[in-house]
Amino acid sequence: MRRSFSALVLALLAATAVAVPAQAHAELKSSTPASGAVLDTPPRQVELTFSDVVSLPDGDAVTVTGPDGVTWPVTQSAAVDKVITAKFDTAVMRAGAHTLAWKAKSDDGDTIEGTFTFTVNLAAVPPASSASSAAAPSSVTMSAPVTNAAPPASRDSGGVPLWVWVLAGLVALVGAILLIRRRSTT
Ligand SMILES: [Cu+2]
Repeated sequence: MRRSFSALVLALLAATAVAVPAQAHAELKSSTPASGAVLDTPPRQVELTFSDVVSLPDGDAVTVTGPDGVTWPVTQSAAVDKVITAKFDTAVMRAGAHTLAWKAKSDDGDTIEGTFTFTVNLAAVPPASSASSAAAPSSVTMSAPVTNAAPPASRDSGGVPLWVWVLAGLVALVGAILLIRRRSTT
């Protein structure tokens, strides 16, 4: 009696162990950019990694909507194994919070979807002309984040004004001249 009961339990456990992975949908495991990320560079590509094999859904797999409500145009999207990749034309990008909506077809045929947000820093926004966006950031665009990022205290402690050094140098020079004169007169 006892034996047949434990055999039954074992059989049930084996059945659920087989059944659970078959029923589970793929889940979003990680992404680039990550949920809640604050980005300094324009994310021209979004990568979503799922727990299981996925394929592209009907319609866009990834939709990124900016703070002004403008959706980034998708230039390319692909599903390979457990990863969905989407590339964007980020020319319309604005600084601020963005909503990323994703959609994927799970290998069991169901469509899974979700949303998360990430933030694009002001410094990451490329200048209006597309010509300079590929090149290294100009000194003008770099100067803005520096003043933003640096704590106000560093400005006081770090920089001694030039005139202080000049004055100190003059005082030392005059002192030296006076010393030499005094020596030569006595
Ligand atoms: Cu399913």
